Amino acid sequence: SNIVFRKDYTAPDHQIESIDLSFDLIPTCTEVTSKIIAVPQEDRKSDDLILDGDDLTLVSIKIAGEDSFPGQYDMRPGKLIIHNIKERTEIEIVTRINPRNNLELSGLYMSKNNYITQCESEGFRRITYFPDRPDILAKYRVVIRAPKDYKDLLSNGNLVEQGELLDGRNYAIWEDPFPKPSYLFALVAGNFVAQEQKVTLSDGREALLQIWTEPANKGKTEFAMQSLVKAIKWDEERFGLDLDLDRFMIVATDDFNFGAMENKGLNIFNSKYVLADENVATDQDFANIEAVIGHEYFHNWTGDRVTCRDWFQLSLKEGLTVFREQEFSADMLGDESSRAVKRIDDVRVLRNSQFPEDAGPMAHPIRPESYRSINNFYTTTVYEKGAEVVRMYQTLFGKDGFRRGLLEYINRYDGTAATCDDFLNAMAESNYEDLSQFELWYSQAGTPRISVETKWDEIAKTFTLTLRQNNRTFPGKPAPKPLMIPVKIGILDDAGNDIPLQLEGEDSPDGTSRLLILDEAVQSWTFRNVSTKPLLSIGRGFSAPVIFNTEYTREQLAFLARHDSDLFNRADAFEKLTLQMVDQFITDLSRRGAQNAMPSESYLFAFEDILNDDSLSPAYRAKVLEMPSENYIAENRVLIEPALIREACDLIKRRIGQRLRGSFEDKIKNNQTPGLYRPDAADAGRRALKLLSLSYLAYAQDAKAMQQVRNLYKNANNLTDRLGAVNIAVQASLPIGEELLSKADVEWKSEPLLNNKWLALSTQLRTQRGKRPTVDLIRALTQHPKYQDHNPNSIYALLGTFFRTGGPEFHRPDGMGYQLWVDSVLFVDKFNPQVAARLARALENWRRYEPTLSNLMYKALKYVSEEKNLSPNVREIIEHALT
Ligand code: B3K
Ligand code: ZN
Repeated sequence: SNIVFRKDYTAPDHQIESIDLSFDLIPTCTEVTSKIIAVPQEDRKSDDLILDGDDLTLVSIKIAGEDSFPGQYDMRPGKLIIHNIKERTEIEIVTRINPRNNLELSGLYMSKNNYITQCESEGFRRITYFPDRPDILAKYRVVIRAPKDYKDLLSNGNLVEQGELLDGRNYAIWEDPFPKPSYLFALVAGNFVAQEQKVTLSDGREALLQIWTEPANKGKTEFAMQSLVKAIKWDEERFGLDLDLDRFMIVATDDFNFGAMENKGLNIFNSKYVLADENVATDQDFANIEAVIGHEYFHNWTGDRVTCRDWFQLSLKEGLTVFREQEFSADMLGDESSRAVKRIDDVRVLRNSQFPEDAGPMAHPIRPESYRSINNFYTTTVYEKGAEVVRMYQTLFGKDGFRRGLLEYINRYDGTAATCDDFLNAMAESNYEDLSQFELWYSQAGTPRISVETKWDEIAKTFTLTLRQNNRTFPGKPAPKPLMIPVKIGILDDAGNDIPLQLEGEDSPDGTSRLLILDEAVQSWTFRNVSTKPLLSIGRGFSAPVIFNTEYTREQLAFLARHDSDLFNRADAFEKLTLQMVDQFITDLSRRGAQNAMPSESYLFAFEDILNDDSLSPAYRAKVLEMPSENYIAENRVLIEPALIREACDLIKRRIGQRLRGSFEDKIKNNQTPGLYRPDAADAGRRALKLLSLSYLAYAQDAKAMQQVRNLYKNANNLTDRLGAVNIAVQASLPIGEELLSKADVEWKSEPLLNNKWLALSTQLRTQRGKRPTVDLIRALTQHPKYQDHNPNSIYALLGTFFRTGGPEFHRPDGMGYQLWVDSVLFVDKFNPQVAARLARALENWRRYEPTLSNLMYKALKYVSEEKNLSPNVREIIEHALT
């Protein structure tokens, strides 16, 4: 397979006006008839109509109503080329496909006995021959015929007709009023139950909402439905964007490659982002469901009504829609401190997974320049960094300016396929701003690093801030240029209050937070009337996706952690303080053993101060005081030593648990959530603070805490607590860890969502001296009845989690972890390359590990690269990792 370059884009020579599809559904031999109207474009370069096809059996072609003859078309690998299309022509193509054998889960496949489609990015070509590119928008009419035990036959748009055929089979006919690219096509057939609700839209129209699930899952869709209603209202209020359909459907399936898919009017979801009740979903799952339901719904405007010209523009719809989703979730939380929790969470995802991507071999701009397999580019860079770039427009122009720009963009491009430049121009022009430099965010990869220098002149009472930006250089690429970076700052006085800010040249102070625009390599700002010793708070609210290299002392960080009026920066200061301490522990541990290492008194003081500060919400305190993940710590170190990181973290948690016992006990007592389970932010926050406290005490091997963990598992009325208890027990290596895991094995039965939670929990078991290595357990679990070896959720829960978070249990000096990785990647690649490629990414940052490990990782990568039949997906990942 070839590499595709953004610069090679050319507009299509033919458009497709409409497509009539008809399906005769049979598991191993489904017949698909596609009648398209092809329309040659004025400025075309060729009369050849180029159709894509993958894994199809061609039965017949008719051109303009006549059977075709040799010479009228040609077959090339992956293509069907029909010659001489010089005028509007009807072409009818019959193909056969095998949904039962489709384990790639791309195109039309089966989930148990239900038929499901997934077409983004290039799945439609696995259904029929078609120009499978997003800049071809056609009107769809779909006929589905299926055996009579298939009751529910769904596709995009409006149901025109349904009934029974003469032979007893069922049929349904659907018409989508909106032209769409092929990647938004969907078909579902099976037996479901639907939860239904009617909503009145802002213009008075009524729309029918349906959530379809397997009958056993009836009763788990209430929360998803509420989330959908909220999302519809939010988009009306915040952006004036209404649902444009009479019917909006969501279908849940257990077999799905990723989270969910925004097919026009017929969203298809991984069941873990739809189904919830207190026994199968945690607080985090509930929050995720609200977010993903929102995300897919918001795509209706940003993705479906305005789509992408080509796949290089993916961030146009994904970055924008992630941003919309983040704003939606934050608005649902309401109060300041909950919003800060959401922001901290989103930034953690970015720093945990996007920063390493941007610093590693897979680094790419949010608008990539080339790819081999587009499926490898549904990355945290395109999604999460993309969302940060969109957020910066709002930071620059304010909420109103952003809304104006977004609506201008939608007005200009409604019903068409657009580019990132189109979006930028709509934003720039509707806010009368020149954004030509801002454009670099789309073309430069790497996380900018900004060094920060401050100078206070006590006599002149001036405070000077100098920022210097440093961007990653890539061999063979032009030298990076300075980006346009919005930097929100504040200055604290020695009592911790914000100083009114007055720049040189200003007559009077204006506000206590300021947005500075850094758009040169080096820039300085001088503030006046700074009469007490100032302390800078920089990048408030994470105003840009950059790293600030600040040189705060411990005391300054502790001061910011206590006083910064910006809740995001408070958390950030505390996190920096913790990271510094972890570094210190790692050094101490590697030099003289563990006995003496102890967190500083000032750290413990700052910790306890936040823990007991009732003016902060429990959710916020839990978020701030949670130890950074081992991966995050790793990301902040020059050389990654997983065993040392683990040892340091465990020891720190033990020490904190020992020292702050009383405060933790108090938090456990005062954050109970008696009565009916409610997944709202307030209760979820209390549970989080309680579990956090219990966890620190468990690390201290506190006898009472162990009993509490056991009781919590037994008496909890919700999964958050139950799962939290097992998690604490295994992570803190409590003696009851294995016992709770096997209890859960028995008690959480016959429920795929719980099976996957249990598999993921098992990966957290710590390998103890003289006991069976966790890696052996994981390998054994691939034969466990809870593990479905072709199901993506199973694979991610067990192998994905282990490779990503396994720490020293995965990164073993005997290479057993990497052996499991090799075997898994090769096994999965045989049937599902998209999922295999995601697993494959676990080793890409091998160069950063201690030499013993990185040598083994290199060998593992090399071994996989020598496999001849590797999919292009996995090959692309491995080759990037090795170059
Ligand atoms: N657009 C889909 C993702 C498709 C992934 C294809 N490999 C879901 C989403 O981002 O909303
Ligand atoms: Zn999306």
